[in-house]
Amino acid sequence: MPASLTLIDYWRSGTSHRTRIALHLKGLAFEHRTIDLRVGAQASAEYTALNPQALVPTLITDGAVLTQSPAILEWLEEVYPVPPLLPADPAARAQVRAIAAAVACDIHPLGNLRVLKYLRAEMGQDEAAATAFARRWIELGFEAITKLLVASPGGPWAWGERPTLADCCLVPQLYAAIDRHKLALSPRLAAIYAASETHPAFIAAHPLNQPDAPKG
Ligand SMILES: N[C@@H](CCC(=O)N[C@@H](CS)C(=O)NCC(=O)O)C(=O)O
Repeated sequence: MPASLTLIDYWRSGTSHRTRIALHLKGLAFEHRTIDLRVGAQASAEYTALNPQALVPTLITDGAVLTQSPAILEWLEEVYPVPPLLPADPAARAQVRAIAAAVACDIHPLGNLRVLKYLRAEMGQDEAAATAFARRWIELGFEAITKLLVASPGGPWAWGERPTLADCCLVPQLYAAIDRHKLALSPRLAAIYAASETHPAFIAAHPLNQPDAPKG
């Protein structure tokens, strides 16, 4: 079992947020290093030596540098299986992973900083168009996820009474939708977000509770 964990992240990044949630749900202590995406620190030679994609997060363990938050979440689940972030039944596991992937593969990438920057700088789109683009994929994705959740055993979490990988990915995207885009959530998604607001691991992982978040 690794003796040390160092997370490199940015307070407002959704992929960092989902990784922090999983670390806290597993009750793991970790060293925290932050880099400022607003000033392009992700492109520094020092950081890209660790994460060649110039994206956060990166998790450093004894002997390995892990990138890509879905891979990091799966690694955490394999190495620290208790408490589990996946249900026991294989079909349910696939359904939970599908909800996580609907966020991680189909919503989040289209609203990422570099994508929106490209729309503005290279495709000549103004701020309103770039924002509408990001919102479009959040709204479409949430509509589909709300339908996927009909197969769930119920709340308060995406898949029953305990948080899973689905919630690790969903809650940061819900936060971005509320905070940045002022979007209204379906009752089921709003209930998941409400559950996260009183759970210690989700509170500890919240963007505004990070050392690099703006104060006051
Ligand atoms: N698939 C990657 C995506 C990582 C990612 O897009 N991170 C964003 C922050 S949420 C980032 O570093 N953006 C920097 C940029 O766009 O330059 C993962 O899940 O780790």
